Formats: sequence, C-alpha cells, structure tokens
Amino acid sequence: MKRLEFPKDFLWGTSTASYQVEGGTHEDGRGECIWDTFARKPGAVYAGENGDVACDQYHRYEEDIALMAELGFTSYRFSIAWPRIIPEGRGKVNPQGIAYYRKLCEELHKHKIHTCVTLYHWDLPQKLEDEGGWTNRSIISAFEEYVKICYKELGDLVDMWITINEPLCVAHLGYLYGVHAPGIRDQEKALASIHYVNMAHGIAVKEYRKTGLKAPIGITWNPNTPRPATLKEEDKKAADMLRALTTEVFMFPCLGKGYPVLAKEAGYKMPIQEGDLELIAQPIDFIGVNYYNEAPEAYDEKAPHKYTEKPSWQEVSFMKWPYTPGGLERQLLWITEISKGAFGKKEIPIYITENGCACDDIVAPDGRVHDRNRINYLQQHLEVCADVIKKGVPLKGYYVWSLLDNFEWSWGYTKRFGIIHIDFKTLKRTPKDSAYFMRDTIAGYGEW
Ligand code: GCO
Repeated sequence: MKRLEFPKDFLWGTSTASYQVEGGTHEDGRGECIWDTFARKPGAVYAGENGDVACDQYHRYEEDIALMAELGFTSYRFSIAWPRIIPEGRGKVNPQGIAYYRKLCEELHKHKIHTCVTLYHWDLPQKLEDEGGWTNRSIISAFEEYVKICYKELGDLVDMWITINEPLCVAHLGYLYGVHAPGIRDQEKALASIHYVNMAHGIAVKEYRKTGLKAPIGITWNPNTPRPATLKEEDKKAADMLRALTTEVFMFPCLGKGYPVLAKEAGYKMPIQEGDLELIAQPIDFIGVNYYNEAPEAYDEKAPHKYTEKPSWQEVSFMKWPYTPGGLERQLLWITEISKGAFGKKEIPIYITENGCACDDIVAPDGRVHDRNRINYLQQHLEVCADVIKKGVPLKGYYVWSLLDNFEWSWGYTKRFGIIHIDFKTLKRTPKDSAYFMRDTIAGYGEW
C-alpha cells in the first residue's frame, strides 16, 4: 500500500480566481475589466463564452465555503477583482466591492478556513488598459493605489497575500502572443510588461511593509523549468534559455539577482530606470508555485531563441498537458537552490498555489463524477510533495487548482479543472471522487 504523509501543520487549500468563478460582472458597482472586453472579441474565447455568470460564486460563496469545510480544507486561495474595488482603476473606491470580500473572508473564518488573497489574477480594469495597461509605467502607481486600499479595508481578515498571479502569463499571453486579454502581440510591449509587472510586485510588498500587518506576503509564479530533450550540450543550452526568458526574468529580479545574463544575450532590453531593480527586490515571505507539467526542450536553429519543445510520451490531461510529476521534483529542488540566501534568509517557504488537471468529467448515472484520472494525477504529484519535504524543500502547503470547474480563459467552460463539478446550466455543485480523495488525504488517509 502507498501512503501520503505530510507534516501536521501543512496547509491544504483550493484555488480559484475572481473572473473565473464569481460572475456578477455587472453588479454592485463593478467596473469593466480587460476580460469582459476580450471575451466580446469574436474568436477570442471558445464559443464566445465569458465570465458574466461563471460559477456565480458572487452569490453562492456560502455554499462553496461549506463544501470546502466539509472536505476539511484549511485554506482558500481566491483573488480580489480590482474592478470591484476601484471600478475605473484609479480614484473612486466601490464600498460594495469591499463589502463582498469582507463577507467572503468572514464566512471563511467562520468555518476556520485561512484566507489566501491574490491581489491580481488578470482582471485589470479596462480603463487602465486604455492607457496601455501593463506596458505603461503608470500602471505601477495605479497598482500601488489599489493594493493600499486592499490592505486598509481587508488587512484584518487576510491571512496570506499574493501580489501577482503568474506574471509570465500577464506578459506573454497578454502582450506577446495575444491569446489572453488584452490580446496584443508586440515584443517590445511584452518586454515592458515584464518589467512593470515585476515593479508592481515590488511596490505592493514595499507598501505592505508600511502597514504593520503581520500576515505573510509573496508572489505566485508558474515557473517553466524544461528538461533538456537529450544529453547534448545544445539541448541543455536550449532548456536554459527557455527557463531564462520565461522564468528567470521574473524570479531573479524579485529575488534580488537582477535580470538573467541569458536574457540580455537574447536581446531582452527592459525599460529599466534608476532604482527599479531595488524596488523589485523587496524581501518576500514565501514563493507561490503553480505547477502543471514539464516538457523536454531541444536546440532548434530556426527558432527565434534556438529552442523548441519536443514530444512527451506520458499520459496527457484534457489540456494535452503530460503528467510529469518528476518535473515537479526537479522544479522544487531548483527553486529551493536559487532562493537559498535571498534577502539574507536561510530559505524561503514555498507553497504550491496551483496544481491539478483538466479532465473530460461527466456526471455518471449514479450521480457521481468518477474522475479516476484526476486522482491519479493528484496522487503522483502529492507523492512528490511528501518526498521533497524529506529532501529539505521548505514546502509548507498545497492548493488544488481548482475548487470548482470554471472559466478556463480562452477555452471558456470546456476544460474542467475542479474537484467539484459544476453543471453550468443549473450551477449545481457535485463533489467529484477527487474531492473525497483530497478529504481523505487531508485527514491523513491518503493511501491506496
Ligand atoms: C493559471 C491560472 C489559472 C488557470 C489554471 C489552468 O495558472 O494559468 O492561474 O487561472 O485556470 O492554471 O490553466
């Protein structure tokens, strides 16, 4: 028999994001965000779907929190919708937005569930995008204004703060490849957005330290740490270059190391001004890691940065992402290594703030969702988590992505990541077998 064993104080959570689960996009003073706009663009989102209703957590949060409590989760990671707090991005604060997130946090605390708040999970107020969004240096002062309101109005109810979710996706998907809002494809703008999203993280931490609030603050990255496809030196260089351009350009400056040399060699010119790198390198209390899969990378003479992804052999999820738990071990060991000594600290605690998979889930005639493939994925990755802790990785918690099936960005509602099934016609919630697997794992019966 295999058994998953974790430290007693290990944090067990589920993750969601405002635009993906809340709905209520035109309610109680919420302003427009870039995803409201992007979803209206023909072809941008599968079947023209959007987050107007989503899982309707804006009205059903009590039911969702009761389900989390019933499963024994000890933390809930959700994001605050900036356009609910400051509808125009700057200036007037919306008291109904504040009131909603206070109610959400109070309900979580009533069920003894720890509140883990992501300040930015991609729903930028449209008015700020109209001024250039993350490609305009002025976004930093707008983010500063926003986070200071959140600290002031919600600081007494938040147990853990995450500044930005996945800066890589903000920059690359939003401004380089244009497959996410705001749908721009421009290399120079993408480079500016990398730098300004790093600076926004820095200003958020700097302002947080002035509040005197005690909860830890950190950031969530989705590190891309490919393995070289072969032992050939050129494939190793290709993997190193990909990691530098998609991961180290975010993690290194935030950890006080400045931009990676390989990025400069690749011609990355950031709009750096005096003092920027010092602002970015504010000491953080933890690192959030979103891990889904790893891929083999090889040298490719014809590719822009001489790297290309090679085929995987492993079983894939419904997103065609391979099941690669070994990649999680390699990534966590790498993060532990590169963050050792940052800010003069022996180590920086790590939380897996997202891990999970999309499956073709259906409700069976018995009324259940037998998502054995998701349980296999979770078991394989949780085994790695239990194992790396014994190897000295300061892993302190694990959040499943996601609590609910939800709006999977440009895929709309076609990719189900939840441990709770949503019938998007009735919004009925049905815990999947993976929810009961997580319940047992949290209770210490993670065996099979
Ligand atoms: C991300 C986002 C989530 C996604 C999830 C599945 O990591 O991309 O944080 O919003 O929905 O990862 O793709």
